[in-house]
This record gives sequence, C-alpha cells and structure tokens, in this order.
Amino acid sequence: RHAHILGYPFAGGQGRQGPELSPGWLFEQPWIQPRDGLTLEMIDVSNPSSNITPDKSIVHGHRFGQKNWNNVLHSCQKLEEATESTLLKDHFPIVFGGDHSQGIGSINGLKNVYPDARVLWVDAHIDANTPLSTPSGNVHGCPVGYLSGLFPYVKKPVLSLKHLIYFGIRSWEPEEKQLVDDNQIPWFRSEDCLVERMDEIKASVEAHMFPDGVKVPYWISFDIDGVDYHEFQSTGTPESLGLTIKFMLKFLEVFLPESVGMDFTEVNFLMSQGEQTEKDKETIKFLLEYIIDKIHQQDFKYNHSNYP
Ligand code: DIR
Ligand code: MN
Ligand code: MN
Ligand code: MN
Repeated sequence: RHAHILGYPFAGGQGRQGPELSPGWLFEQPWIQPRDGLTLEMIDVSNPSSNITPDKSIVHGHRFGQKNWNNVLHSCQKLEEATESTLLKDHFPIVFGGDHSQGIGSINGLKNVYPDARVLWVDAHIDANTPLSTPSGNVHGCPVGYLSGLFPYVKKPVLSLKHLIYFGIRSWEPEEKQLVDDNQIPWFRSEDCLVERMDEIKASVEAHMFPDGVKVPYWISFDIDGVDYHEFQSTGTPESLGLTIKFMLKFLEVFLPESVGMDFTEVNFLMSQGEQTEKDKETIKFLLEYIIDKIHQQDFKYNHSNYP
C-alpha cells in the first residue's frame, strides 16, 4: 500500500510550544522525501501555536471550558477531509502531529470511510476527558471523550467504546478510569506489553474486537508518550514505566498489516536537549521508516470500495 503522510502542525490542544514544529522538521529530512509509494502533504491549520485562553463561547447552551477550542475544531475539520480523501484513494494516512487533539479530525475522517473500524490507542493517558472532567482544559486530553459522544454538544459521536483498546496507559483522571471500568474497555499495562506475549495480546484483542469472527480494519492512534520516558523524552507530558520501543516495533509488525491508517502524535523536540534530542530524532526516523516499510508490504486486504 501507498503511504501518505499528513503533517498536522498544530499544538493548540495543549499548553507547550513545540509539537507544531515536528511536521516541518520531518518534511525537511532527506530520508522522508516523496518517492514511489510515499507522498507528503502539510495540513494548513489555524493558529498552530498553543494558546491557553479558555474559549468562553456558548454553543447549544453549553459553555466551552476547553482551551483553544475553536482552533482545534477548525483545524480538525481540515484534517478530517484530508484523512477521508487519503483513505478513499486506498492510501494509508500517517497523520504526523502535532498534539493528540488531532484524533478528533483523523478518526472522524476514518469513520466517514470505515464506520466500524476499531481503534488501538497507544498512550500514557486515557484521553477521555470531557468539558466537566478536564483539569487542564487541554483538548489533547479529550479526543476519546469527544469521539465517543461524551461532550454534551457533540454533533456526531463516531467511536463506540466497545471498539477501543488501550496500550500503555498509566496516568488518568478519576472520571476517565471510571469510564474505562464501567465500559469494560480492555487495557494492557506496560508491564504486560512484552514481545514474548504478543500472540496472547493479539488473541485477546481479536476476541474483544471481533466477537463474531468478522474482521474489520484497525486505526492505530499512537501518542509517543506511551513509550517509556527513559527511551524517549521529546514529548510534552512524559511518564515513566511505559512501553519499550522494542514492544512498539512488535506491536506495529502485528497490527499494521490489519490497519488502514494511524496517528503519530505528541513529538516535541523542545522538551529535550543536546544528545537526547539527537537520539530521539533517530528514534522517530527508525520508527517511521519501519512503519512505511510495513505499509508497503501490506496485503490489499481492506479496500474502501469492496468494504461491506
Ligand atoms: C491530562 C493529560 N489527562 C489532561 N493528558 C495528556 O490534561 O487531560 N494526554 N497528556 O496525552
Ligand atoms: Mn464530516
Ligand atoms: Mn499522552
Ligand atoms: Mn494522547
């Protein structure tokens, strides 16, 4: 399959400068230049930098408590359209952010084409906050809440909580953990994410996602903070006790062949210094080259036009 990288230079879903610079950095790298099977496209976002002003406007009777909300939604609308058109070409979108608020746009685009696609959420965080539960007001902590209809004013909930599984979570608000427990959303802790246990993990993912045995494609939503801080530091809210890069490679090897697209988010090189930044840049190169290679090898299993 053809890989199409959508750069999403938007940092307004959180409070730090930096994530908006990552796509520009990436697109300048010699190893990512367009070639057979690989194209690049930069999304034109509104107000790329973080902006911590809470939006006080009222829509459908509800006050927006989240920061920078109008820019998030406006930019996500463009991302939704670009993701959708990439999928309609049967190309594989890699949405390279930017912060994780991008999931609102990318997964809406996904669901326009593959309405019952399943989502694998790799993250240190649950990202299911709502206007009421968010302590920070940062929308990057809310995409699952928005997508699954927990926002009172959401027009179109597109993601069923039955179609979601977490990997690597280790930080949450009480309301988020309650949601995971109440809805029995499976989550794999970092200590259980071992390469040797991948067969077991895959079997339990499939049993949950496809109880009737009929497979549909996955979308991988990869927040780099899912990876342990000791292995990758260039991210805004790093957490220790995370996934290893070694596990991530195995995870990608196993799930990319069954996936139609992915998010790759929260890379922020302003969060590290010197040697560490260089090491983290090498890690991104290694991961992306691995991902693109796996996409090129992908069997043409899911084609939008023969999709049920
Ligand atoms: C926190 C942090 N739960 C929040 N979330 C992050 O602000 O809602 N998600 N960093 O990636
Ligand atoms: Mn739409
Ligand atoms: Mn996170
Ligand atoms: Mn996240």
